[in-house]
Amino acid sequence: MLDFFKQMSLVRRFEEKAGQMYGMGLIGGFCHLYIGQEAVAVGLQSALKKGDNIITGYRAHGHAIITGATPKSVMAELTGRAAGIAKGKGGSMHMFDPKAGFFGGHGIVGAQVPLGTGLGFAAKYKGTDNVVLTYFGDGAANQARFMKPSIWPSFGTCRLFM
Ligand SMILES: Cc1ncc(C[n+]2csc(CCOP(=O)(O)OP(=O)(O)O)c2C)c(N)n1
Repeated sequence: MLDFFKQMSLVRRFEEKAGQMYGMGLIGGFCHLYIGQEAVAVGLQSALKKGDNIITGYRAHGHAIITGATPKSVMAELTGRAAGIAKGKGGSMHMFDPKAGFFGGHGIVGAQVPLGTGLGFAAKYKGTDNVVLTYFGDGAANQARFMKPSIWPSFGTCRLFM
């Protein structure tokens, strides 16, 4: 429990600093903070095993840190540096580290839903029991990518949790 608390505090402190730097004009583009959602990333990540993947929308800093990125590499990404988790080319919304099981970071609201489903099918076709967590907000739940009922039957053993 103490470790969970440390991870949550790390994300909170990081985001407070990122918000401060954004206000000072040191971070270009958008900057979507993960403040208030720390327990979601920490709790769910703690239930995953090797080979499980996650994917999310643009509110991605916390997930990057919790899947193993150093705060330094996330801050480097925010400030557009080559040492960033996405080589400084993604910025706040497009953190990306597939080796750590983290498939972004997506600026298009709801884009992560079909992509996450595809990752789930990949795990299924490979015959693994790995799972994929697709995170999205209530805004994304109103997108056709999520809503279209005709694709639901083909989900098979892919289960959808909200
Ligand atoms: C396809 C698409 N439509 C609209 C937008 C503009 N947009 C940016 S954030 C946002 C709201 C998303 O809300 P939610 O998914 O609940 O995420 P939250 O910011 O609340 O975490 C919208 C509509 C977008 N980025 N992509």
